[in-house]
Order: sequence, then structure tokens, then C-alpha cells
Amino acid sequence: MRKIPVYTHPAAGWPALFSSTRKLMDYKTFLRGSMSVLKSNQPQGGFDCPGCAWPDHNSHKTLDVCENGIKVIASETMTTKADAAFFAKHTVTELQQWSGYELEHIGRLSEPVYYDATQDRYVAISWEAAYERIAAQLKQLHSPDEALFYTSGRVTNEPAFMYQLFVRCFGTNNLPDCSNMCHEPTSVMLSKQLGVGKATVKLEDFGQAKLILMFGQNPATNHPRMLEMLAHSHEKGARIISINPMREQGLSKFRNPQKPIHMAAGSSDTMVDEVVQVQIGGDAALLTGLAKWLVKNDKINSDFITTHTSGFEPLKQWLTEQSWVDIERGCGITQAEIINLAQLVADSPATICTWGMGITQHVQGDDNVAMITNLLLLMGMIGIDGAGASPVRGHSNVQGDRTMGIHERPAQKLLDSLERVFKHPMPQAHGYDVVTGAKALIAGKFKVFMAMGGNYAVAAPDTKAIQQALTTTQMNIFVGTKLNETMLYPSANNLILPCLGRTERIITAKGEQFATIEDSMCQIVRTQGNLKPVSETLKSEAQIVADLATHVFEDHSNIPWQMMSEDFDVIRDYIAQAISGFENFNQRIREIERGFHLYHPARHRVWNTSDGKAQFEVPQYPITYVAAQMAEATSSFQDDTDITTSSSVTQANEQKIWQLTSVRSHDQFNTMIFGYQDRYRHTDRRDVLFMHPDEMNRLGWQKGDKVMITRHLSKDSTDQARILGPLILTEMDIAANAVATYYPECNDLFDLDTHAPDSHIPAYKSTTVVLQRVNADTEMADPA
Ligand SMILES: Nc1nc2c(c(=O)[nH]1)N[C@H]1C(S)=C(S)[C@@H](COP(=O)(O)OP(=O)(O)OC[C@H]3O[C@@H](n4cnc5c(=O)[nH]c(N)nc54)[C@H](O)[C@@H]3O)O[C@H]1N2
Ligand SMILES: Nc1nc2c(c(=O)[nH]1)N[C@H]1C(S)=C(S)[C@@H](COP(=O)(O)OP(=O)(O)OC[C@H]3O[C@@H](n4cnc5c(=O)[nH]c(N)nc54)[C@H](O)[C@@H]3O)O[C@H]1N2
Ligand SMILES: [Mo]
Repeated sequence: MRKIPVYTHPAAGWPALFSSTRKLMDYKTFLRGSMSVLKSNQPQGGFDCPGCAWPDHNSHKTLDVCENGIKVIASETMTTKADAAFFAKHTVTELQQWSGYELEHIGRLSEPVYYDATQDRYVAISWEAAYERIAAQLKQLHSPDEALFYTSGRVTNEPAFMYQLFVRCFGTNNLPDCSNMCHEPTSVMLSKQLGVGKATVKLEDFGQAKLILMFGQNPATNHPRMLEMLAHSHEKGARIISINPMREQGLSKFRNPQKPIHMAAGSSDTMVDEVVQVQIGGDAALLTGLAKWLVKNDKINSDFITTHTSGFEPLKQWLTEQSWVDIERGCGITQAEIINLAQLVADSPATICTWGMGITQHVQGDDNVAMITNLLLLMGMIGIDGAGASPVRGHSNVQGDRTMGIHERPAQKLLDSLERVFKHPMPQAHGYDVVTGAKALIAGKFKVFMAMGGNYAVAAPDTKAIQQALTTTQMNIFVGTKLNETMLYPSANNLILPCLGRTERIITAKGEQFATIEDSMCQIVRTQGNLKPVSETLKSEAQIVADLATHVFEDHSNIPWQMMSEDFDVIRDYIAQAISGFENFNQRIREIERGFHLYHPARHRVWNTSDGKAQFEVPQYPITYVAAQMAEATSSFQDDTDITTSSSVTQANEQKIWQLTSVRSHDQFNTMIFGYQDRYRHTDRRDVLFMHPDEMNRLGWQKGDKVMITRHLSKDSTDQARILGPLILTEMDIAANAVATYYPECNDLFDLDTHAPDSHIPAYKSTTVVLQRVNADTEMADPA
């Protein structure tokens, strides 16, 4: 067996904090960024880190930010600009050829621009002229449902509340958001099973947990501040198990920036006790094995089940029907190993399950979340200290945006209270989410597309088709901080409106404003930028929404839009009236230093579900779903002569069916590419395909070989194959049959029809593909 390179240095620590961030930004930017870092995630007066949604740690008096937080801050605080002078030098056709990395490093969007088709360039426009164009266009629609209004999760609560109100007063619930591609299965299943679609744990619970099962998450890269909490839990005696097809190396050792002794002596904590290298898409099968053993051996909490739950008998029956052969086939883990893990669950008085995208982004994403919740319910692990459900959200305010009403399928309660507070009728029909919205966009159903942040086309599946569709609308409107590839496929009327970022001061006629966010554990905290805006032309998102409303609604819909944008206390007063849990918002957010926790009924064993009980759910898909997909692909592949005669193939035996997953590197925040290095995975490029060296050996392939990925869509699909490559084969300790590459470059391999049934989340984490090695001397096939 060949050795896999192992990252031997601890994660985090000073070198991690400073060296790589300095490398990627200019020095001036870095200084500006690091000054602001000292204030980020600090009680009162600082800003909440615009990176991930992991909560602030109460004990911290000093720096509570991580290497990747600094990168996000440095990205936002760049002093270079994508202004009209920049756009004058580059046509849009030229910019379409730029990489995500190049676009990211242009700098900040700094003045409103519109697309002039005659020159194929973006040119300056005044704010007033931009608003007039938008108002004229929106007023001319036959129906408000001809517009789609996307949101990305960095937008803070106050502007998010105004934005959903604006969209609903305009008359539609077409409010897709990045959640639809992220933790939607969590929101859907936890709401159904527990009554609230959010984490039941608080940060304190991590200090009391005895077992932490971490499913499909890479915190060293994506939630680095979580490492500190895991190290703390571990020190207090918790066993930590990572369930992941990849052995994520940033998880083994951790140097804590909060511990001077670590920083000075170069020492570190260990964290993860064990890695269960589940097959991609095998989590539901693994969880089925655990539950089956626990039920069979009567290791479950019967009192809790009787008092608090419904649906146990159907689940028990279903578990009995699942064979160990299928369980092993479904997850790639042996029965003996599963029983070992089940013993740990049985013996633990306090278990937390955390999860990330490795759980949600599958056709079985809803089932995966249901099975995690089932496990917690079987053991009575909700509503006691040190235990519970801990979905770890992505964007820093993605959870808050939902709470504020950014939702295409709003609860009736929200619509009713908006009507009551604003005396304005609200649209009742549900709107489009990311997937159904993209399909409708491609089908030509929308005349206007608006994005409050984000990079819709690139983050979604079928990127090229969405970009193409955007060129055929009547108007696209982008509110953002950085130029990205969704903005570069303009329709007849395309506007980019630059906004202030989280790090920048918002000063209005009423003085300096602060906003709020909700972290991944339902804590509402304030955030106040402290930097001078990168350009005087920028407006706050709240101001942009207020201006749009003032231009679009002649009667201003009797809502004081401008007062709201000038004084965020006015917005908060409305939020207090319209959204439950926010009573006395203005007072409470000022009173308590670290903000306040939103009441979470399930924490108190109050179940706001359809029958007033916590609900067990039986999975919808067979636990062998992925294995069956692969078997089917293998058999159709054998009959398919087209593939084997493809010009770039060397030998038929070099091909095999694989399960592909897409992940984030250490040098990106979603579609914003900061650099090419993924320190913990030993690569300094992004066009890589990770594979286990044993698999390479078996195929006679070498690291550094070039491979093409082909995804065959179903036979009845009009486009039958998607091809990506060539990618460089790179060694990784990853499960058998599994390969991984980076998001978002691979997004055209995914299609809009392959998603979970209820949440509609695209299957970014498991898709069946064929790999072909290409000769170094062969002309490469064009990536399709
Ligand atoms: N620095 C940085 N921070 C970020 C982001 C970023 O891009 N950069 N993005 C933010 C956002 S929006 C989000 S949602 C979060 C994402 O945070 P994570 O959920 O950690 O994100 P990913 O890197 O997509 O994938 C997580 C893990 O899933 C594993 N995985 C893949 N397939 C499977 C499977 O079938 N089963 C299991 N059990 N595991 C699997 C992968 O090996 C990987 O370790 O991070 C947030 N924070
Ligand atoms: N293959 C694959 N695809 C995925 C995923 C995956 O794991 N694999 N993950 C999915 C997930 S979890 C998510 S959350 C989505 C992310 O999808 P998005 O949220 O749409 O993407 P981002 O890259 O986070 O958006 C970056 C853009 O947001 C804008 N922006 C940044 N800060 C601000 C701000 O403060 N205000 C405003 N108005 N705009 C701002 C900038 O213009 C920047 O270009 O991608 C999804 N797509
Ligand atoms: Mo996300």
C-alpha cells in the first residue's frame, strides 16, 4: 500500500492565521483587514465575522476569529475596485473568460453600473436612474410572479426583513435563497420531526457532551472556530467521531489561538478519536445499522419514546426489515464496526450529532437528517444538557434570513402576521426555490431576476444553462460586493448595485446603525462595521431596498420604508411585532452583551409538530440507493459502446463507475476563490481529483495522471452526458469507490433534476460518474 501524505502540523495557530492570509492579499488590504479582525465577533461595537455561522464563544475576551474568517474579511476590505474605470477596460465577453480567482481579486464593486450592449461593457449609472429603470420594468410585468428574487446568507436580519417585505408587497413569494442548496433538508426534516428547523443545542452543551458524532463536516476549513470547542469537549472527556468518506487531516491536531501556551510552545490538542470512512451517500444506511442494533438490544430510552414521540412502531418495523447485508452494502462499513459504534451510543449519557453538507446534499439528504433525528430520539437525546441536534450552518446569517421570512414556502403564521402588522395583503401561493426557480428561468418564465448577494448561477447545478437563461430575461439586478460570473451573463437590461459590507460603517441621517444576525445555535447578536466604506457611493442593503420600494410603490404601500432604512430600530420594532421570539427586540439586543437566544421549544421538550409529539420518520429511499445507482450504471456502461470508443480513452479497463462528491478547499468561501492552496489536503491547485492510492494502484494509475469525468444522465434526458476535465489525480485517504473534486468548478456535472424529494436540495455530494484516464500525448477532449 502506498503512503498517503499526511498533514502533520496542527490546524490553526499563528502561522495558519497570518501566513496564508498575507500571501493572498496586498499588504495594505491585509493591514486594513487585520485591524478590523481585532473587533470582529467581540461583544458590542464589533462586527460579526462575515464568514461562517459558528457561534461566538462566550469566554473570549480577545481575538475570536480564525484564519478563514480573516480571509473573508480581507476579501471584503480590499481597497482595489471594480469601478466604471475598470469596466471601461474590459468587455463582458472578455470578463466571462476570467476565473473565479481573478474576478475575486479585482476588488470591490464600488459604483452602480448597467450593461451597455452596444459596447458590450458595464458603464456607470446614477442610483436614481437605476431605480427608475427597475421601477419601470417591475411595474410593467403582467404578474409579480414573473420575477424571481434570490438571497444569499450574508445579508443581516434588518435588510433581510425589509427585502422579504418588499418582495411580498410587490406580490410574490418567489424568494429562493442559498439555504435551498445548503441546509434545506435540515430545515424541512427538523421542522417536521421536532417542530423547529434549527439546532437544539447551545454552545454550552459541547462542554457537557460525552459523545459527539460529526457527520459530513470539515470544520478545520469551514468552521475553524468549532475546532476550539471540539478540543474543549475532548479535554472534558467527550469522544469525537468523524463520519466522513475522507479522513480530513485538519481535524487531527489543533493549535488554539486562544491559548497563549499553545501559541508560544507550539503544542496542540488532539480532537477526533476515530474516523468512520462511510461510503459516499452511505449515512442513512450506517444510521439504520446503529438504530437497528440499539432497538434490537433494547438500548433505547423507552420512557422518552413513550412520553414524547410518535411513529416508533412503523420505524421499528422498518428497521427489522433492513438486512445487515444491505446495511453493509449501503454504507461500506462492516456490521462489527457498526456495532462498536452503537455500543458507544448506548453507553453515552449525552450525545450530540453535528452535521454539514456531507449529510444534506444528496438525493437522500432528507432521509439522512431524518435518521440522525431518529437516533437522537431513540436515545432521548433532545432536551437534556450536553446533547442534541447540531446542524452547522454555512453563511454567517443564513439562519437569520430564514427567520426574517426569506422563504419561498412561508408559514401561514408569517403571512398572517405580516398582514396584521403592515395592513397590506400578502401573496398566499408558494413561490419558486433555487431548483424549481432555475428550471422556470431556463424555461423562459421569468422576465426579471434579482439577487440580494450570492452567485446564483455558479452555486446552482447546470451553471451554463442558467447563465444562458439570464441573457434572455428583460432585466437582471444584482446587489453585491464582488463581481462574479452570474453578473457576467447580462440580459437587455442588467444592473449591478454595489452595497456596503459587514465590516463597513452604516451612517444615516439618524446616525450610526448596527444590525443583527442569528448564528447556527439561534443566538441573536449585534454586528456593527467599523471601517470607512471602500467607496462613498455605496449604499446599505436596507437603503437599496427602501429606495426600490419608494420607486416601485406609488403609495409607498403605507410602510415607512425610508424611516426604516435610516433607523434600524424602526425595522427592529416591526420585527418585534411580526416575528415571534423577537419581543422587545431593541431593548434585549442592547441589554445583554452577547445577544439573546431565541426560544427553542424542542429544547424544552415542547413539540410544535402536527401531532404535538416528536416524530420518528421512516426513510423514503432504500438504504442501498447509491449502491444500486452504481450497479445500474455499471451494467448500462458495459453495454454502452459509445464510451469505450471515445477518442481520449486508452484502455477499457481504466474505466470504472465511481461516486463523486464535491467539497470546499481551504482557500475559498463558496464561489469566492481566494487562492489555490488547500494546505490540509496537500495541493496547490484546484483542478484535482482526489482518489485513494490503493484504487490508483489497482487501476495502474499514478498520481499526477490526467482524468476526465463523465456523468451520464438518465436515458430519457435530452442531454445525455456531462464531461469535466482533465483533472489531476491526487492522493487522498478517501473511501473505496469514492472520488472528490472542488466546488464550484464541477457544478455543470450536476443537473437540476437530481435532488431530494421534499427539500429539493441538489445532490452535490453524490453523483455517479465514469472516469477515463487520458494519455498525456492525446489531444484533450474539450470539457463540455
Ligand atoms: N472557509 C470557508 N468556510 C465556509 C465556507 C467556505 O466555502 N469556505 N462555506 C460556508 C458554507 S455556505 C457552508 S454550507 C459550510 C460548509 O461546511 P461543510 O459542511 O464542512 O462543507 P463541505 O466542504 O462542502 O463538505 C463537508 C464534508 O462532507 C464530506 N462528505 C462528502 N460526501 C459525504 C457523504 O456522503 N457522507 C458524509 N458523512 N460526508 C460526506 C466531505 O468529505 C467533507 O469533509 O461552510 C461554511 N464555511
Ligand atoms: N457542487 C456544489 N455546489 C454547491 C455547494 C457544494 O457543496 N457543492 N454548496 C452550496 C451551498 S452550501 C451554498 S450556501 C451555495 C452558496 O451560494 P451563494 O450564497 O449564492 O454564493 P456565494 O459564493 O456565497 O456568494 C458570493 C457573492 O456574494 C456577494 N456578497 C458577498 N458579501 C455580500 C454582502 O455582504 N451583501 C451582498 N448583498 N452581497 C454580498 C458577492 O458579490 C459575492 O460574489 O452554494 C451551493 N453550491
Ligand atoms: Mo451553505
